[in-house]
Amino acid sequence: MQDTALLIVDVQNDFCPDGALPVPEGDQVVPVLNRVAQKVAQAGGLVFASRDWHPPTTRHFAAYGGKWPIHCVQNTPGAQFHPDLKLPEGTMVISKGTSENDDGYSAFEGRTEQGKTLLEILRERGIRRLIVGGLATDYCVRASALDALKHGFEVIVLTDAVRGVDVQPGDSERALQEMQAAGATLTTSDAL
Ligand code: VGL
Ligand code: ZN
Repeated sequence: MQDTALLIVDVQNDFCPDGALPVPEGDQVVPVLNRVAQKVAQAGGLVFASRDWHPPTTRHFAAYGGKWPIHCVQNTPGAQFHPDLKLPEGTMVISKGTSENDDGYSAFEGRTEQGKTLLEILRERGIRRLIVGGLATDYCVRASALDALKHGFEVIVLTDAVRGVDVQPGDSERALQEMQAAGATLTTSDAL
């Protein structure tokens, strides 16, 4: 597992039921990702947790010309990770969507508190394989997985650890097929 990392995408309150941009069943990824994160960490793999981390006014929000209700505003309760999400010690948090001018869907657009990009850390650590789960299948999971493939990583998407927004019915299913067509492996967490 030294060459493998887990990327937990945006498991934040606003994307869970009762949140500002609820993903249906979004909270159901939590126990699955807790198990996978523990397994990966125990085997010596790195764990990353990305978070949508928007300024209060951004063109990402419908109020300012974008597509979405206001969600995951920096330092608000809605932007916190789900309270039951158990991130192993040493988990690296990647904040994304921090600009007022872009959506920031991909974790590869984000940075750690120290200002490093996900790509820099993956390369420094010699990671070759990325396991991906989280929210939402049809936006940030999709964008992050496709970017990882573009950068030459092996990508495994955990179908039982993702849920989608489905603005249009079938968006999540199409996103999974797109990731697979681009080279990702789709599997369930028990097959890891
Ligand atoms: C996301 C919509 C808006 C995501 C973020 O995390 O998938 N979706 N902002
Ligand atoms: Zn967002």
